[in-house]
Amino acid sequence: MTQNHSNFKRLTSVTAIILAKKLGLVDADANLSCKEIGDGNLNYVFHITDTATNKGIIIKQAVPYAKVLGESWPLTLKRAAIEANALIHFRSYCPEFVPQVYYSDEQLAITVMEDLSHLKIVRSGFIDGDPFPLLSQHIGEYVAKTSFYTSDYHLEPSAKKEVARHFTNPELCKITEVFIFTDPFFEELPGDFEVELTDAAKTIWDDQEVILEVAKLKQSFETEQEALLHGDLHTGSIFASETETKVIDPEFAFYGPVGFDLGQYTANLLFQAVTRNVAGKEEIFTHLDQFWRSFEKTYTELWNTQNKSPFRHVTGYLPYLLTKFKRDAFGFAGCELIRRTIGLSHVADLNVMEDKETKIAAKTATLNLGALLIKKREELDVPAVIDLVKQQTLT
Ligand code: SR1
Ligand code: MG
Repeated sequence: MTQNHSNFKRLTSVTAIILAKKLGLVDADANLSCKEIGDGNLNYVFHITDTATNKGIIIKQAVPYAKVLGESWPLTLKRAAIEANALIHFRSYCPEFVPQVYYSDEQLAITVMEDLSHLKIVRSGFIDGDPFPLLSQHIGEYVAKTSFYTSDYHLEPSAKKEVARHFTNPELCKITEVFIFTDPFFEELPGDFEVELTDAAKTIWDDQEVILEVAKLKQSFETEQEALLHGDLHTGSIFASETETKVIDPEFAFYGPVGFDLGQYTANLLFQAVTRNVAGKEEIFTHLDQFWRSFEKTYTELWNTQNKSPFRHVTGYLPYLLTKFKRDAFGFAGCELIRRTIGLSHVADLNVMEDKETKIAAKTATLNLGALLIKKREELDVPAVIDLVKQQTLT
């Protein structure tokens, strides 16, 4: 369906400041600075600061196309409203991990929110060697709470379907379906990779077991409505410090399989693992372990105390679900590892590596690891995934 953009106008630094003043979110007489800081693929982000107090706000604006792909890939402005709505939903379940939304305007595709500039984007922090000691415990809790509270185990199934209606997000889901689940798995479809990776890529395209398993994972992404997902939970969607963690950018939010958020975060930890030396790898393995322990512990607590399903006491039901989430997550993580290596949207973790040979070795490892996670997901647990990383990177 085409959208009418007649009321849409791109913000500038000047109009962003005018809006902040009009909303009363900054002092009308203050001396304000405004910088466009968006480094994501899709939107513009303005950071407005009161130069006297250093207090600020963020104004985010979606444009009617994907910023990274240009105007040739039109993209709904509705994603701004979906993002604002998702932030509000998720914050109601875990305020400690989600920024506050002050204002949103659907026509202008604007969301005004809490300034998080005292925190660092986790992907950049990890590349700089920041340890983020509480991050993975927090993200485990965040995924457990958002996925439990938005599921049929907490909401009445009819109420859940009503919420899901507000989060049908076909255009953003299409990006995932194409970029993560389709293009990287067919030689003739668009891709982007170094010529030195051709053989490793061909190995994936020729592996019918991988292709069949990706088809199943794609089907699960398209059809399962287990919980309201963030939908793009990579380390560029998380701000953190030593003590604080905030999850941003849920414009891909939709009702889908819980394993998708778990898998995205897992894969983005693995990008770091493959790029690091032995000691650095151990730090990331600790993150992986803390993430999964925290998710399972929190989900189990919520299941035991807040579950409204008549089946909640049935022996074996919770273990069945936790096993399913993990199996799905490792499969989705495999797809993410492959698409960020040979698909159209790369990650800085790999691309900043300066030595070409080391970079190609790391990217070959992410491709092999991705294929193994996809094919062996039924039989893997966290220690087995760690062993696979060690085998693929020979440490
Ligand atoms: C065209 S958008 C490419 C990627 O950026 C977003 O953050 C999502 O990960 C998407 O797949
Ligand atoms: Mg994003």
